[in-house]
Amino acid sequence: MQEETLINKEISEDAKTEQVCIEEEYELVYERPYTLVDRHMHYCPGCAHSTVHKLLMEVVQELDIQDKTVGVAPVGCSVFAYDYLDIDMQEAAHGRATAVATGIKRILPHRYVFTYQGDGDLAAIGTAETIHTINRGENITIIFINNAVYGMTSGQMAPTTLSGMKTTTSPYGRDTKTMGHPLKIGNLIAQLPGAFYVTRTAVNSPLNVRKTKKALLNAFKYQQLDKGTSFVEVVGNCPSNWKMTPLQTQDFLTNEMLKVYPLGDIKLPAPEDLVNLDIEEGVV
Ligand SMILES: Cc1ncc(C[n+]2csc(CCOP(=O)(O)OP(=O)(O)O)c2C)c(N)n1
Ligand code: SF4
Ligand SMILES: [Mg+2]
Repeated sequence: MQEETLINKEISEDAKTEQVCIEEEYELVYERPYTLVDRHMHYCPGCAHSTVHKLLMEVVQELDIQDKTVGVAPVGCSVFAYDYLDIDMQEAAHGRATAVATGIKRILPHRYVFTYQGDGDLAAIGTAETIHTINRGENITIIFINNAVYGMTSGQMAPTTLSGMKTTTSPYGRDTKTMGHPLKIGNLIAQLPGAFYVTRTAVNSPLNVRKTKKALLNAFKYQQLDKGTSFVEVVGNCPSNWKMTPLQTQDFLTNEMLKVYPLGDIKLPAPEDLVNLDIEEGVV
């Protein structure tokens, strides 16, 4: 009995030594942002939504604006964003997010207000709200996840669906003659005087993940200037409805999606508007 206790003691001393080694050898390089609720997300494996949620909440944490931020969730796969983002959230009817965000920002002008919307939500049913909100130059940030399909409702064609792309409502591929062309909503709204910052990013590589985070940081900081609307398009993926593995979607995204939706800034603020604002350099 005495011998057993002695062995246990030795093991526990060893474990302690090992623990000290681990603490000394490794540096903590990543932690879940405290602004992201610690729970399982319902997104399919490999879906861009979860990565963008994480980046968004890292931005809110780094800017220290958790109690000053209000998000508007869409209808679409990210309809439950309010379950994951630990900030004030409001749900909007399909397509109406930017109209709801307009009301919130006007009543609470010192809050950081953003919408988070898919392509069906923002570029189909919500086209009018999107254009008019940006044309008014509402001082909000719009985050647009373009995955080229209506993900939540099982992969119908969206305005952003690529030419020739098969979806449940274009089973032979999108025929642009009868179904229209892929809508480059980022380029369209960049023409509006109320658009202050328009950029297109992706989260398909570590480099692009970092660029997306910088774009989101800038888009939030620009609300301090009250000069217009910031719009961050993230070219996403939808493994389930593209009927591909997550890895296959990365190839499709790189080889097909980015040809039609090239990454980069579409409209940048004038340098004189950014005097005294500490912005993130090297976004694209
Ligand atoms: C007024 C209204 N019309 C249609 C629907 C059905 N609906 C729910 S989600 C959705 C499309 C979602 O696609 P998207 O916005 O691209 O988001 P994703 O799921 O791809 O992220 C549609 C048409 C609805 N909920 N409400
Ligand atoms: S259906 Fe598509 S967009 Fe929706 S969670 Fe799954 S992969 Fe993501
Ligand atoms: Mg979509």
